[in-house]
Amino acid sequence: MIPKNHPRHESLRQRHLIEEGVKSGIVTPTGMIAQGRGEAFDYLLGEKTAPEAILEIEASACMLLLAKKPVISVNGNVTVLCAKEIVQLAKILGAKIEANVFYAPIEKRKKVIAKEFKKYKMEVLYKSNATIPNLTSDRRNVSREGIFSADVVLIMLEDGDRTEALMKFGKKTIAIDLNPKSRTAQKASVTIVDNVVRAIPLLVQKCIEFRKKDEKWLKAKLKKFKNKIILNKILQRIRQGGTVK
Ligand code: PTJ
Repeated sequence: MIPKNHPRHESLRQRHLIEEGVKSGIVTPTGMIAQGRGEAFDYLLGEKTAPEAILEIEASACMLLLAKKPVISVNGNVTVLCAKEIVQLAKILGAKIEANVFYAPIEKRKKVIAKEFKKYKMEVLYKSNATIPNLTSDRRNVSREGIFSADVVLIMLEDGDRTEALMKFGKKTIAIDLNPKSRTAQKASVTIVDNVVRAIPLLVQKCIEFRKKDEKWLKAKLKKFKNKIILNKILQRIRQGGTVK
């Protein structure tokens, strides 16, 4: 019998949420593959937040608190894994949340995602009336008052070319991705290599802590952060099975 506080219970809980999400139409069946990819990386990190991820989360909190129009982009997996915590983050930041998914049926799934967030009394943008340039997938279709006009976009659980297109379009991006080598992780302004279920509550905590700081402090802290260097450190940690000092 696995003890209650064992990480296995946590991964089984996440699997269950993803499976139920597929049944309710929030998660695409491919979301189960994404979950498996994430789990593999999480094992290698010892299923806990690495010290490098704390630095990444702190830099992200600074960037989000400095943003004029932060937007949190949500897909199927993220919705079932941590909608409640995402709502907390959005409220602290005064950020908009927008549904943006890769797999069909796009419009239907975005609507179901928005409905799920209604359980937490949060309106989510899901109608698209603008386009991100230099992007061919359906992810290019966004809301004008959301991702299209954001200055900082938080992207979770996505290995694709949207981050690069958003950066070319002048946005700053924050990615949460357990794979430091994914296209999204490699291209983002700040990459948090951690499980969303751990990273979002920590980001909420850091935003609460840092919102007392002034702009100068936030800018100075963000300036010190070097994404590529930290990404390489966490990659080294993964290669050594989570044990690097
Ligand atoms: O809802 P949709 O249609 O947008 O589809 C969502 C998926 C997740 C299928 C899609 O956006 C996707 O891009 O999936 P990928 O290509 O498998 O990329 C997902 C990335 O997230 C991979 O690099 C995984 O390692 C990582 N990942 C998986 N689970 C977690 C995670 N990162 C953080 N926390 C997790 N729980």
